[in-house]
Amino acid sequence: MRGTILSGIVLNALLASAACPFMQAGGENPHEKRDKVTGDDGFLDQFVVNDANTYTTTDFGRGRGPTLLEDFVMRTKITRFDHERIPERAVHARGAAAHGYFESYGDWSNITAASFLNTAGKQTPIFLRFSTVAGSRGSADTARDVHGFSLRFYTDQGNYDIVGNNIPVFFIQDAIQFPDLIHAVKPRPDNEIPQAATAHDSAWDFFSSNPSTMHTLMWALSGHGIPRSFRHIDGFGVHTFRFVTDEGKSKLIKWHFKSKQGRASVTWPEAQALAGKNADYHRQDLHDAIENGHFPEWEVGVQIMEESDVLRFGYDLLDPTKIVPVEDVPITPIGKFILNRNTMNYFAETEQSMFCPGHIVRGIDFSEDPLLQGRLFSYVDTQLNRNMGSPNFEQIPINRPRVTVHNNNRDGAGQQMLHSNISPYSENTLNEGAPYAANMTHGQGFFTAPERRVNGAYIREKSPTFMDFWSQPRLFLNSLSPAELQMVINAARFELSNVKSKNVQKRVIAQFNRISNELATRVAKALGLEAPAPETKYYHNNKTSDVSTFGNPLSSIATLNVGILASTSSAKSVAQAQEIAAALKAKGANPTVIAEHLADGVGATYSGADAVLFDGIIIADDTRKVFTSQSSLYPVGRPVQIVRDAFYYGKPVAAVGAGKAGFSQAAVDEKVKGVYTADAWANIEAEFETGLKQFKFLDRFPIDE
Ligand code: HDE
Repeated sequence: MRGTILSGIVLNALLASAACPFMQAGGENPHEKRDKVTGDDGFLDQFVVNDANTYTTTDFGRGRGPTLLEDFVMRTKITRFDHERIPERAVHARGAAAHGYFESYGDWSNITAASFLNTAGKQTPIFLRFSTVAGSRGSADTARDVHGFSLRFYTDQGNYDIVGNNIPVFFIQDAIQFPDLIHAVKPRPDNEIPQAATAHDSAWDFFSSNPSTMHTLMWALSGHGIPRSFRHIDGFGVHTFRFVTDEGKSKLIKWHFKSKQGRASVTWPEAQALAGKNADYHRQDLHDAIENGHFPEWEVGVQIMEESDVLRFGYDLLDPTKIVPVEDVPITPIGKFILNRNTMNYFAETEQSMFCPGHIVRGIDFSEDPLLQGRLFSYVDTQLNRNMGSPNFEQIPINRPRVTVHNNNRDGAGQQMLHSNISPYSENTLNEGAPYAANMTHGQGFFTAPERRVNGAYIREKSPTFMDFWSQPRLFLNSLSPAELQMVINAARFELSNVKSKNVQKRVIAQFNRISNELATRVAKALGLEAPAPETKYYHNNKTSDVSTFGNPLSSIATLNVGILASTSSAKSVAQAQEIAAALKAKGANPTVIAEHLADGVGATYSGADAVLFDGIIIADDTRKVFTSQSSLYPVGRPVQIVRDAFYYGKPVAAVGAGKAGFSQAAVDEKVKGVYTADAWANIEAEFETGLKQFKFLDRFPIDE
């Protein structure tokens, strides 16, 4: 169908030359009296529009005449296009998600009435969205950040959302501070710089002014802030929640989701390089792993505590800046989940997924954690904004529960349901009282723990039990290896050297000093600041276990990316690289042969390849040429650079036969751990695989004197 366009230029010319047929010749113009707003102080007069004696313009002023709007195909298409975007998430805008299922290990009805936990082997569909917090929707995956872990269970009693993170604690203790935290962390209001980063003044101004941030910061500055992939992170519910049984007995719990792939992180220089080499690194990894049948898996566990334990351990279980060390309460595994299906449509599923911590099911209850209480309001509110004001976001396919919904809520923009009940009110008699009120005894209704009581003075004040900000960050640092501690220190040095205000830098050092004099002193040194005197009253030597992201071997080499350097100038090198690739592929790894140009069996070129894109590098035999001469096919020195970078990023590197030329050109010391050489691949194959599982060789990173 074609529209008829009436030329605006012709029309304008006509209008300009002719006298207006509607112009009144003298006499009173009835529109004139509307030039002023009666009874106003004059302010509104500037907005009054009087159309008398005017010609049509566009919304933006002078127009060139109308275009006929009867081309409805064009109009519909353009209108649809104009409305394609919805507001991105105010936080956690950048993310990726997948579908899967949860499987309960047993019948847990002794601790919770939640139906998805009431039978061994019972499966429940899930949707899990991973994210970073600060960056906008198009930001790079590898920005240093806390990572979102939003898990939805589509249970047979409705949706249960655990909107958690990969770090078990949070920055603040009271919801009213959330807008302040985010304003401080997000880019500057004047120039919107920097994107997806906290290495700036306002973020550290806020952190140093609010010591509740210190614990989460220590985790974010460690490997937890820069994971290797979404599949290699753990998840936490963060807040303390409640389990409630059918009989109404409750316990306090904390959720733990432990990656069965293992935890692994990249180094900061890698994360920075990856942001440029592949900004979609994490979403691609998740998508490819699932597409290739390597379904990531997590074990689901809970720490179970009695109601009376709230203050038992020397910290407040309602304080979201505290972990419950596993030495205080072990984790009870109760099930596992698997991600086995990619989304079909990113917008419809991932972008429109609208999680709410208030989505709970029977058998689960909240706690009085003030941060959690604020979240119960914020998420519904934010979803209303993202769904253009309509509460029917719950009816979008990805958000719909897998059970039918019965209540007296009606209408609203985009209503999808045809409610047949013409008595949508309670109590009613005309619909025989239905839908009936569900409660503890009838209809398996929602209930909160019946014994829950709250009391207190009506004041805005933090609990005195929330005032220890420094002992758990210290617990975390005490529990890291020297190499990991060095990474935290280096990360703090990087962040703070980008802070311009000396005053803010000093305030941060003062906070760090309450955690550890060593931390404060070593960071201060890089900033050219004086080392502070120890504040020993804050210090202790306690440790906890299982908080490292390095040094826990991965469960297998499956899905790991291995680059095999070859040269198209030598058929021997390409043939050997292909053989090595076939052997690695058979074990589920993801090998790529790299050479000067694409060819049979060569999957990438030196111009496109980079060490950050691989978890380990192997140099095939007979590749001397690419290390000792230049080529116009790739940037100068790229093959040597790949070897050198892989080494300094702590990756396993191997060379076969004359491939050792790569090591000598890149000044790689062959005697260092994780560096393998042999005349035949078979002689180092097993060692290299162990190296891949070990993932990072931390002794290659220098440690402060
Ligand atoms: Fe969120 N948070 N948050 N948050 N959060 C949002 O909701 C908020 C907090 C978390 O994958 C928003 O749907 C407040 C803690 C994740 O779609 C918003 C407070 C934890 C996601 C919001 C917190 C989280 C969000 C923005 C302090 C870990 C991504 C878009 C009271 C336990 C959800 C949206 C997804 C998203 C508010 C604190 C995790 C604005 C007010 C603590 C994983 O509603």
